[in-house]
Amino acid sequence: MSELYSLRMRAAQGGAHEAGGRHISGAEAILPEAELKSAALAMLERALGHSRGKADFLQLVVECVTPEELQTTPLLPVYAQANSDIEQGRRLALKALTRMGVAKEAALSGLNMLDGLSDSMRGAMLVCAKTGCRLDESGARGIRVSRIGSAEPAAFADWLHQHAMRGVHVREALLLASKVAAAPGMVAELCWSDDPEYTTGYVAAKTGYVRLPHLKVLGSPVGGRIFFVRPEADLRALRLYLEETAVLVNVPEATERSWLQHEVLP
Ligand code: PML
Ligand code: MG
Repeated sequence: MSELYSLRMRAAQGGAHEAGGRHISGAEAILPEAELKSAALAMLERALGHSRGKADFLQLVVECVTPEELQTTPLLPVYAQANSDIEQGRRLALKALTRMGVAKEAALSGLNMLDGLSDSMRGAMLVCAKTGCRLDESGARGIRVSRIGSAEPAAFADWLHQHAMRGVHVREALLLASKVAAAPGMVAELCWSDDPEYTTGYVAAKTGYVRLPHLKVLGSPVGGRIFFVRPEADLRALRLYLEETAVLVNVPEATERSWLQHEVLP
């Protein structure tokens, strides 16, 4: 395998995030040197023309990833769950989270935390899957999942195309959720986008990634991620894995390619 690089972008308005700037956009990739320039340019363009607003702080970080530090994980099975409005979408999200092992009170607390944000965070909140209490101490920054890529980008693009999943949101979210689901102490994830035009969100765990087309109001710039974790989880190890460990996601074998299923939560 040729040398791989982690490419990370973050953009904010009103200064850097750590100086109080408002989060505009972020992106992650792991890719060979030959693809670095075009990927960096695409991230730059994305940050500068973002629907959340005009960025005045933009950072691109490129780091070499050694083969020894690289881990792999399988792409999660994907389920498409239809829903007609946000109320139904959130009810189904609650149901999915409880099936995935999150206590009902904790799932409700997580839904309320995401719904109650006044603006988006750069990263995710860690919430106890039993009590619903926030566990991380990262405040408005949250835990940013970094260093994620696809092990076979062409096969992954092909897989997405076969399953009619288009666009950067679902592509990146699937990779991220696959890394997150494999984290030590992780129970489940809840997410809806902070991009005003994107209303599809998801609930994910090792058992699968459940897409819900209406999880937030069209036009809302408020979204984010909640990671529900076991009460006894080692938060330091979890944070290290999420932020620092480089993970490549494997696409399913050709024979498994039709595993997308519908209507999983009747
Ligand atoms: C984001 O914008 O960061 C979240 C994207 C969620 C994608 C959900 C999907 O389409 O499956
Ligand atoms: Mg966004």
